[in-house]
Amino acid sequence: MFYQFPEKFWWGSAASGPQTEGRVDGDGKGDSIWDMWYKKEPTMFFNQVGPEHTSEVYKHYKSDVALMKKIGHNSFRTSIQWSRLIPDGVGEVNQKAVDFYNDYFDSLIAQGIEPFVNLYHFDMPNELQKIGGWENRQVVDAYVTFAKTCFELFGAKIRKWFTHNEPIVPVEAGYLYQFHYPMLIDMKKAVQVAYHEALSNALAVQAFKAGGYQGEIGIILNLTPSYPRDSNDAEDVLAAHRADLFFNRSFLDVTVLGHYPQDLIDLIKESYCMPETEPDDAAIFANNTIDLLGINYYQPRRIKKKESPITNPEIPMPDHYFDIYEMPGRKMNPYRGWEIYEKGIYDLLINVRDNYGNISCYISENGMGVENEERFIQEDGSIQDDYRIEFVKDHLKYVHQAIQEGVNVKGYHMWTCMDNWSWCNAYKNRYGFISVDLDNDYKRTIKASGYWFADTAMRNGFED
Ligand code: BGP
Repeated sequence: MFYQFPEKFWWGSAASGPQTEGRVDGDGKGDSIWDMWYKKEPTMFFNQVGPEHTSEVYKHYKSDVALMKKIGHNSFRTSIQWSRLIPDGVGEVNQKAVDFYNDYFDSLIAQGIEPFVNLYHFDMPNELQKIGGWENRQVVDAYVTFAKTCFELFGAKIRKWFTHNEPIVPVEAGYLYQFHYPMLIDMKKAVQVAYHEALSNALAVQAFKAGGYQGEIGIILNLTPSYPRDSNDAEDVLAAHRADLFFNRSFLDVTVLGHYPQDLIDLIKESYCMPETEPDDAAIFANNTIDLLGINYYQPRRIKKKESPITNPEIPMPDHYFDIYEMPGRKMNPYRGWEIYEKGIYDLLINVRDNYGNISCYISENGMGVENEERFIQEDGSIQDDYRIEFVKDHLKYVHQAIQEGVNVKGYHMWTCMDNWSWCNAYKNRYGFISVDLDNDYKRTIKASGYWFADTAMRNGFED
């Protein structure tokens, strides 16, 4: 069967500034928390590979854009690094960054690739982390100034803006489960961070509309559909609902509907973790919802009722309300340790259609990180990543079905264009359509999946 996608479907990929650009002497970039953390604790990073080079896109963006064209992109998302544009987080703008982003975006546009621009991808300027980062409401103001600066500088050429990528990640990684800086376990602070990120989204949307800029503004959320172990067991169902509240609806409701779910507020109250707020905030949320929702989908979250003992009842944690369920026979990506469940993408999209006003949306990330891909290298130097082609096809079929059923889904972006630096995992798992050889001057080579994607984009669909 041929899976035909609608006209003008967005085919492309996503990346971020901190994971791709790298730094060069004299580029004027300030430190983000990643630069600072690597200097302090390099052993936290796989093979001690840090953010200083990443994939050297800062040097190679012109030829990289030509490769994107070659693999069929009509759109591409990256992020503006706050610490590159405004090295101290507030204050002076770095002209070299302005020139770089202008030229990068112009190069994309010249190739017929629409740049989608995100403003925050886990990369707090270190100067602002010193005053607490998202814990501090002053940082919300600083972010809004940064966002306005970006609209002003690049608004004439950018038509798709995103305020945040996966805002739940700084919350869970930095303040609950210790996999990103500042590595705390503190649910009260976690809630405050989440609240301030959501507020910064609403205020940036407000500034965008007030400025009369063209195009749309949205947010990118990593949604993890929450499935109960046994859908006939009321306690499993309640536990799954609560996990959904904490990890999906904490951002989905407030950004799309303009308010928090009452049962999430009740859980936060019960945990004594209510954030500090100001009286006008509710109206700011209600009046500044997004135009466009980016959905990152990697894995489902399978849940059962709380069966394991709570080891530290005095330290509130979301998982006091549920346990993770390891479903027997689940299909896994063994490298990343994430379940592969293709139908999850469809369930998410149907939920957005039915419960979120069928808001305009797209798949902003989906992908498969694999270790030691050199195993699959061919004589011509390209990687034969058939598993990635299968992965994309199997997800796209469900996206196709969702479109048939009326979901307003406008595109599919793969994570990622070329292998890039995955935070503490550095270059362990490779995700790209294009490989990057770190030992050979960062040489780029298109993988089999890149050629497959080019063909799919050209035909606006694929045969299977
Ligand atoms: C998403 C992030 C990306 C990217 C990707 C792959 O959560 O938006 O920045 O890194 O996941 O995950 P990882 O890098 O953890 O393997």
